Amino acid sequence: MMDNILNAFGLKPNNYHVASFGSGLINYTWKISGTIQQYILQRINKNVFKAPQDIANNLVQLENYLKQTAPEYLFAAPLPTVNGESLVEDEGNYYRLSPFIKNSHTVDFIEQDKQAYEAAKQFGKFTRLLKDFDLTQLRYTLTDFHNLTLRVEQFKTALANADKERLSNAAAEILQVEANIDIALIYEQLVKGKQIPMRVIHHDTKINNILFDDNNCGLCVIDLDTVMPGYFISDVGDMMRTYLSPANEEERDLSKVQINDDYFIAVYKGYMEEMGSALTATEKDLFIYSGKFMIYMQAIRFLADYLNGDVYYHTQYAEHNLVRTQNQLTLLDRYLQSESKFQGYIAQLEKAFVSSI
Ligand code: ADP
Ligand code: GN1
Ligand code: MG
Repeated sequence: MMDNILNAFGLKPNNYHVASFGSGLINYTWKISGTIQQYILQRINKNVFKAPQDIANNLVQLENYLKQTAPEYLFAAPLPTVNGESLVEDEGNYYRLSPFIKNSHTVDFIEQDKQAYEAAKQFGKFTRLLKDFDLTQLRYTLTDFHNLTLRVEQFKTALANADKERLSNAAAEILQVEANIDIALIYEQLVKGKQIPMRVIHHDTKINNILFDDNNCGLCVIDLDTVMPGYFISDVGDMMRTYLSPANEEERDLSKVQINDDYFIAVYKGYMEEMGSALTATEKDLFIYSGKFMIYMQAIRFLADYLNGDVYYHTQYAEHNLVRTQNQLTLLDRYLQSESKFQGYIAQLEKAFVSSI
C-alpha cells in the first residue's frame, strides 16, 4: 500500500524511511525521510471527512490567493501527484503529501509565553491575510463543525442512547455540562442576531497545529482540513483552550490543569497585533467569551464520544474520553474563575496601546 502511494507522488519507496508521526486525534500521519528531502504523508480520516476533495479544493484556492497577495507567506500546502492530482486514493482511503517544513517542530503543551504569543500571532496573521478572500469560494469541509447548538443536541442524543454503565460513570460530568448551558445560549443569540461576521477561520488552533523553529518563533500554521468560513471565536477560543494551561487535554492529574495569566496576555497580544484593527467592537467584546465557547464545546464533544462508545476520537485506554472531559471541565471552571482578571488585563493592555499612539 505504502509503495503505491509513494510512487504516485514520484518518490522511490526504497529511498525513504517511513515512520508514524505526531499526536493528532483524527488523521493518520507518517514522516517520510530521505537523505535530502523529508515529507509528511497523511491518511485523511474518511469517517470524519466525507469529501476529502473539498479540503483539497479549498487549499488550492487559498494557495493561489496567497501566492498573489502575500507571496512571502509560508503556506503549508500539499504537493500534487505526478498526474497533477491533489490526493491519492488507495483501498478507499485518501492520502496527501506535504513537504516537511525544514527545522520545524510542534509542541503539545506550552512551556513559555513566547510560544503562546507566536502561535496566536500566526493564526491571527492567517485570518488577516485572508480578510478580503471571497468566502463563497470555500467549501464547508465539516458542516456545522463549531455549531454549539448542534453539539448540545448531539450530546443530548448521546445521553438518550448511552449504556447504563457509561451514564453512571459520567453522572457528575453530565450535571456540570447542564449547569453551564448558558454558554450555548449566548452562542445561539450571537448567531440568530448575526452579531459577528464570517471570516476565513482555521477551526483547529490547538498548539500542535503551529510549526515552530528552533528559537520558538512561529513558522506557519498547519492542519488545514477545517479551514472554512466561521467565527473568530472558534480560533481565539481554541487558543484559550490549549495555550492557557501548561497541562493539555491529555493530562490525568487535574491539579495540573491551571491557568497561566502570562499565557493569556501573550495570546491577546499576539492575536490582536494581527487582527486588532480588523475585529469589530462586538468581536472584541467576545474575546473572553470565546474561551468559554470552545472549552465547553470540547468538553461536550469528548463526553458525547464517551457516551457513544468512543467512536470519534482516537483513544488509548478505556476511560480516555471521560478523563478528557473531566480535564476540560476543570479547565472551564478555572477559566470562569479567571474571567474578571482577564478583563483587567485587557483593559490595561488597551490603555497601554492607546497611550503608545
Ligand atoms: P492531525 O489532523 O492528525 O492533527 P496534523 O496535520 O496536525 O494532523 O499533523 C500531525 C503532526 O504532523 C503535526 O502536529 C506536526 O507535528 C506534523 N506535521 C504536519 N504537517 C507538517 C509539515 N508540513 N511539516 C512538518 N511537520 C508537520
Ligand atoms: C481534533 O485533528 P486534531 O487532532 O488537530 C478535532 C478538533 C478537536 C481536537 C481535540 C476534525 O483535532 O476539533 O478540537 O481533536 N478535529 C476534528 O484535541 O474533529
Ligand atoms: Mg493537528
